[in-house]
Amino acid sequence: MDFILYEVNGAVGTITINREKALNALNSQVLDELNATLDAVDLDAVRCLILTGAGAKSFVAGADIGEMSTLTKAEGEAFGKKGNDVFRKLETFPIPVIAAVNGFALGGGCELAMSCDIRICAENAVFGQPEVGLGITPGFGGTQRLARLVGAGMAKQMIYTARNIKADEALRIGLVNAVYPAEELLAQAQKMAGGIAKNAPIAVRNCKKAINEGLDVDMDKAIVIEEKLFGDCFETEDQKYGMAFFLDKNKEKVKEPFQNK
Ligand code: DAK
Repeated sequence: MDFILYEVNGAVGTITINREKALNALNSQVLDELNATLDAVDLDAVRCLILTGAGAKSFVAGADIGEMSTLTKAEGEAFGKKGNDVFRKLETFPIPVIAAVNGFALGGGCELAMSCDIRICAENAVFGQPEVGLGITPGFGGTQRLARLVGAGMAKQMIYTARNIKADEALRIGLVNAVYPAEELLAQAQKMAGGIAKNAPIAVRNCKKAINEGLDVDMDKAIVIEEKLFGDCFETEDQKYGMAFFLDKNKEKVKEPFQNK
């Protein structure tokens, strides 16, 4: 791998896009390597992922404008498919993914962060969809995910004006869940991921599926999806243990880690 670092710390995996010279811009190779990294995550051992960018300046400054500038229509379509496939893989990845946004998250970078389950950012983070200034529309799901996250009115304003917003505004409109001093960002991401990793993995996965799939359908269908995934947790070792532990009156007992079974 030239442009992706992957490190596992306990039950938390951290993927770092490592193309600092180009502010971690996404070219085809970065997208291929990110795809391969996700395929290689050991889902028996890892229960939460963190996605971040290398260096202090940028999460991802967008799709690689140099590479895109010479694409034919067919190549543009293939590049778009490559990006959309990997972003969708991330969005539907069985375990939660936290984007730790450490600087610029522009265009494809903002879209990448929005494909993650949760976004937290550093005080220097900048978000935006500058595509219309380049003569294109957001192409990695930006028109869809931004509207779902912050509402159609705010998404339209950001996309039509191509104006970047800073961390405090991203927090105010709900694009990120929390803002931290840059030097604390990864530790905070690790802390949140560690907290998620301690909970029953099958239940956490089913929550992700229920929220994602439920948001795509009407409420009657969504409730059926939830019922199915709720029922699916029963008879698992973790459900039996989690409930038995609660009911056990011996307060001296220490809770064992969940088994993912
Ligand atoms: N692509 C390629 N290189 C980039 C880049 C990018 N997006 N962003 C930065 N770089 C490179 C710069 O060219 C520069 O390289 P050198 O000149 O050193 O070789 C290096 O990173 C440092 O950048 P700057 O010198 O510009 O640094 P500054 O601090 O002055 O400015 C900046 C930082 C982030 C404000 C600025 O670099 C900038 O505005 N970057 C471009 C941001 C942007 O417009 N991003 C959106 C790209 S459009 C599609 C699907 C999706 C997409 C497209 C198609 N299909 C479905 C087909 C997505 C599109 C986008 O993401």
